[in-house]
Amino acid sequence: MNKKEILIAFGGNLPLEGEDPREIMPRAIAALAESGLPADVVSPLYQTPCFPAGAGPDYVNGALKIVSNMPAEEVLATLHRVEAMFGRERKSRWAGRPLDLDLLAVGAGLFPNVTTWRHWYDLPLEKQKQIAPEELILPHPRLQDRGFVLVPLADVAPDWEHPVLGKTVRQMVQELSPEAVSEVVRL
Ligand code: PH2
Ligand code: MG
Ligand code: MG
Repeated sequence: MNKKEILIAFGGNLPLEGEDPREIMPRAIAALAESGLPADVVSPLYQTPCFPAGAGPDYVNGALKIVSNMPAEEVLATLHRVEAMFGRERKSRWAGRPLDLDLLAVGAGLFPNVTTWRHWYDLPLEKQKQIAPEELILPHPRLQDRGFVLVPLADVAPDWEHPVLGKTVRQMVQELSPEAVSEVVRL
């Protein structure tokens, strides 16, 4: 069997039925396991400022690693199903949510191809705010930019190497600005 490392960023910034995101995260990880995606390694939780700044309350964020042969499209569908179980309504792109599950990478897989990946990777910040890809793009094209993704990811997969950038998670964290790292606060 061809098992791969599936890397997922999880988080949330809204309560659900009286529970705050810190309480929701362990339940979400259990729901993933019940849906065929049991975590092998889970990071600690962090408090992080909402991106884009001012779009909502701070997030609780973490990352997890799953070793599985589930195909990427099926992983994505499973993440969407679990988000929906926790009250996520896919209304607008930056709307707050009790649970956010972002697929970051499936092994060294490059989806759908390097040309399309590079198009999204190169998208200027202003355009990033206006348009989002319809299809699955992996590794997540903003992975290298975000402290709230990279800092927890370094807890679970420091040696994972980006198939295009050729950098490990550890290296990408080192390239973040000190401010970006310092606003990711361990809970
Ligand atoms: N996820 C988003 C949008 N903004 N901000 C933080 N701090 N953490 C997130 O996980 C996050 C976000 C959409 O996936
Ligand atoms: Mg997110
Ligand atoms: Mg998301």
